[in-house]
Amino acid sequence: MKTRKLAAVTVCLLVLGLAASAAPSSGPAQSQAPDRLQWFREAKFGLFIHWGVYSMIGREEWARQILQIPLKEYQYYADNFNPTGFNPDEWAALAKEAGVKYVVITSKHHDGFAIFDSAYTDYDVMHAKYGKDILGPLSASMKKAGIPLGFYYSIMDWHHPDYLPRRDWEKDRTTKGADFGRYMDFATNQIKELLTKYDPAVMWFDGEWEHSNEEQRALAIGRMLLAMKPGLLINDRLFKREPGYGDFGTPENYVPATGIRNPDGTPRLWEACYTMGWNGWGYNRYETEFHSASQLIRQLVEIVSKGGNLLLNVGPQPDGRIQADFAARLRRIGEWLRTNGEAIYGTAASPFERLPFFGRATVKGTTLYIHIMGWPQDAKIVLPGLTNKVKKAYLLADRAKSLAVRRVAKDVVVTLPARAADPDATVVALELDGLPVIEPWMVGAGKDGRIDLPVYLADIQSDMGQRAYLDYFYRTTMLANWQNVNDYPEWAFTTDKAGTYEVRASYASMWGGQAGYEVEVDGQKLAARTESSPSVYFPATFPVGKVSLAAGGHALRVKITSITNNHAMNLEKIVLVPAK
Ligand code: H79
Repeated sequence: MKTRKLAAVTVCLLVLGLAASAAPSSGPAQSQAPDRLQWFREAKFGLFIHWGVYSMIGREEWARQILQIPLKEYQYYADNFNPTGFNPDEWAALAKEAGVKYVVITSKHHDGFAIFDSAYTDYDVMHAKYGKDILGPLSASMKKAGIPLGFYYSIMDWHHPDYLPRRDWEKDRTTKGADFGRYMDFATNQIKELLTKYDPAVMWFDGEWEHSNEEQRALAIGRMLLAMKPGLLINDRLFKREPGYGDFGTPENYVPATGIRNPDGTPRLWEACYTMGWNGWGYNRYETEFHSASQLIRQLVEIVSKGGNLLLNVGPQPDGRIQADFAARLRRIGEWLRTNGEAIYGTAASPFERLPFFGRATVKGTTLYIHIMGWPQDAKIVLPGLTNKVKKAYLLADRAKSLAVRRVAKDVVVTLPARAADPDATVVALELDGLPVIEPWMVGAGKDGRIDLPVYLADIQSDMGQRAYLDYFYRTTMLANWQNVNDYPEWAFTTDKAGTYEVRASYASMWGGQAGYEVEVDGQKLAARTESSPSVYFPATFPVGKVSLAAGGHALRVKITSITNNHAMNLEKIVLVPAK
């Protein structure tokens, strides 16, 4: 165990590209430029493409498993894959229009079918009806467009006779004579082949959870890849997502509430991959509801403000075309980026721990960008603890017009136009006198002793399958779309003296729905059920119970204990009122 970790750490350094600066090491690290990760760090927005023979079935990329399709029957799709509408130049043009800075496509998903010309198997696109390579022409088109292309590669392989284990429902395939080591020889050959034939910028591994790092030869493969291409980036899943391993972390369908750090505390490069819809990554002909473009733009802002990249997924149709729902969203994001891209590309995470309005910050050198999602009714924003002098402030949508800025004690107040330039996110640029220096600001009691905890001050915690997001309801911001019981808001705040507080929750309940929820602070738990509010759009305030708090720092969470009507509630805020 110990030696394994040590060995892994060595390669981890190589893969992280730290070796060049951290140790006078030999091997692949020597040829690595220290800024190997730079382009990826600056890219911020990539396009994920899940496409393969499963697209023909139209029930996402896990179709073979979900529908328990015997391999013999699945062969029909492998034989008949014929995407006559595949036009790599069109994909590249759409990627450009969307403003993505890289693309990652499934070279081989869990079903084992290679959409490239593989010398090591007949289970590839050359042996399908289409009979032509996909990744070659796609690489050429992306190269022409100047967009780095990466390859997803699934280690799990439901087709290869040497891959074990079989699916538990798969009774028609023997495991006799199967040899996982031989499978890894095959996989290694294919991975090498992808590099030599197509020269990808990123290798994005997945399907790694059925075997150990040793069995999957993670370290050897990592070393081999970097020796072949020192500039290559490798995701953390080759190393079973262990913290700090690989070039970047890969949160799947959730945003880590406060970004990701390495075990040593340094910020970690990460990329959240996200589906546009709810049910999977490959084409789903039954899915008709998707995140709105507005939500996706805000998701991009959210992720970038936390130091990550967004890898936004599309699942093209079996004929090779990208459905209008996806294309339209990508184009709208691209349109937003043409005005506001300066506040996304090449920026770093927000220097503020939190902002007292529904907005997020990014920063590039001495320019601070404030992305405002819910337009304040009083057309003002307060930037708490910003000590810098602001030389100039303006909207990226209207650079010629300066905005009034004044200092109020420790804060900077910016006066905005009456209306948002873009209701999805309007960006204010602030040119500072130097790098931003922010004094920490903590949520505390107002003059009357009340403590207001609006959702925009919370960290939204989640795991895979995050559904809840902040949304602006014309006059107020609420945590909406709260469908996943694992999503919860968490606030940090301080009290300057001990006392008892009445806890009140302001929310809009779902039509007719009664959800169970729990307010938890300093180990005290108050259980409640949602009561009827005027509508799902208008919150009302309800008593929850009492808590007693010592002086000092506190963490308060609201968790869902049951959902009766699909969504739990739209939560506006928690209020703590000193008890009489
Ligand atoms: O490639 C995409 C997914 O196919 C893959 N990773 C992303 C990038 C992935 N592998 N596993 N998972 C995601 C999570 C597993 C989900 C499952 Fe299920 C739950 C598999 C079986 C039950 C969801 C429901 C998928 C199929 C049925």
